[in-house]
Amino acid sequence: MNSKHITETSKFLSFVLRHSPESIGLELDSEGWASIGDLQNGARQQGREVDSDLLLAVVDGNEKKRFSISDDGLRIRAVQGHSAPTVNLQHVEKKPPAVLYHGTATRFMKSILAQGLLPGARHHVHLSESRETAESVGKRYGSPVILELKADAMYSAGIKFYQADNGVWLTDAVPCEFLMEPK
Ligand code: HQG
Repeated sequence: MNSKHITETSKFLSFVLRHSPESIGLELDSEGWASIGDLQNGARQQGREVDSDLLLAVVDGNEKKRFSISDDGLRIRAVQGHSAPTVNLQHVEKKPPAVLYHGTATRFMKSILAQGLLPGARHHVHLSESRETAESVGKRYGSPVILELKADAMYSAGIKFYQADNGVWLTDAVPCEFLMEPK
């Protein structure tokens, strides 16, 4: 089991546990949980062996803590980032810090300044407490822009925030008026 194998399995898990469980005949409940046995069987049918050691290496070794395993050890889920329509994860509502960051790419800015931040295919807009995290998120799509959000003003206006188990902040959308000009 090398790091390349772990990364590749992590990408596979992100795909099936967030976006396309049906691609391996898997069902997610509304909280995003899948049976580990069913996941292993579905993967095996595609010639992919995901044994328990590999699964644990992916879950524990993941730098972003993307996945969690249930207390009874029988189920697994992605903690955020879903687009699968059957999932409606009930994240805990929480008061955000005064400022949150969102990393995006320069080419999206015109549309963002016109429409605010929208969740796209995922269920939420993803935000972070650190500028550095936002920068690495933005870099995935090209030349990055880091947006500062007036999270305290949004919260005072009644907009809800949630924090996933891995610390990622989530909200439904960010209207333009709460976006601060990139510095
Ligand atoms: C952009 C990764 C045009 C938005 C990361 C983003 C994150 C708009 C893209 C997590 C827009 C959606 C999520 C608008 C937003 N017009 N573009 N009005 N509003 N956008 O991948 O936040 O590695 O769904 O800026 O680390 O980039 O997968 O969201 O560029 O935490 O665990 O539309 O995914 O985590 O892209 O990334 P995404 P994201 P993982």
